[in-house]
Amino acid sequence: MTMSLFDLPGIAESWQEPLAPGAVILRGFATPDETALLSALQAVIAMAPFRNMITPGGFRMSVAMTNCGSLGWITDSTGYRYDAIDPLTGRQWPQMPELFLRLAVNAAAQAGFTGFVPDACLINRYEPGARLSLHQDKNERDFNQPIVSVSLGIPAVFLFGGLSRADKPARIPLMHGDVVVWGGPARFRYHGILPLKEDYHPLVGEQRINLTFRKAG
Ligand code: MD3
Ligand code: FE
Repeated sequence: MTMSLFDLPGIAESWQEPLAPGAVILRGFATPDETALLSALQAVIAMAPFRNMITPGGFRMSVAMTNCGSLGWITDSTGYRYDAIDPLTGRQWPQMPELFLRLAVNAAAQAGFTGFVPDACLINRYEPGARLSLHQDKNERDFNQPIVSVSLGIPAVFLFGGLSRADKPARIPLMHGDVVVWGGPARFRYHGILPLKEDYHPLVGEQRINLTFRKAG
């Protein structure tokens, strides 16, 4: 009887897919840490609950968000920014769990970004129907630093556009355990998430969680 490494508990498959200059997908990179990531996430959301923020245009975001780390991304009627204080609790955002930091640093290094030390982790929760319209990430101070994203739970279709909003975006499926490092010329590309389809993930349920690690300050 032949047994592959893939059949052994605790040994998961991970492989790299170059996506574009500056962007690389590490498929399955987070899977070995899935249970520990989810329990650390529970501790974070117990201190800083998910909430649907209101954009400056007055729209309630369908994606629910929270943050951990010394800075958190927020939007309200006055604009978009990073802040050390959670406006919902009036307290600092929860510390970034060691495992989150280690995963982000290791993924960035794998993609060639040494010395990446994120100070912000934006946590997005998508329920079926939730979407994120095309946007650029420009609220960070140093655009030479990459962004590392970690997908958990049910799959999503990622829209990967160009440097102009009018560029037709490619559709890239992102699955549980996938990590993507976005740097260099990919850093300014428009991107978004199509409305999430109904699905079920055995560990995460009927939702998708996305962690994005940033050097914001
Ligand atoms: C490409 N989040 O939080 S992660 C965001 O799945 C965001 O929740 C999406 O876009 C999500 O801002 C996509 C992938 C991602 C994150 C940042 C990027 C792709 C990026 C920045 C520049 C280019
Ligand atoms: Fe983004």
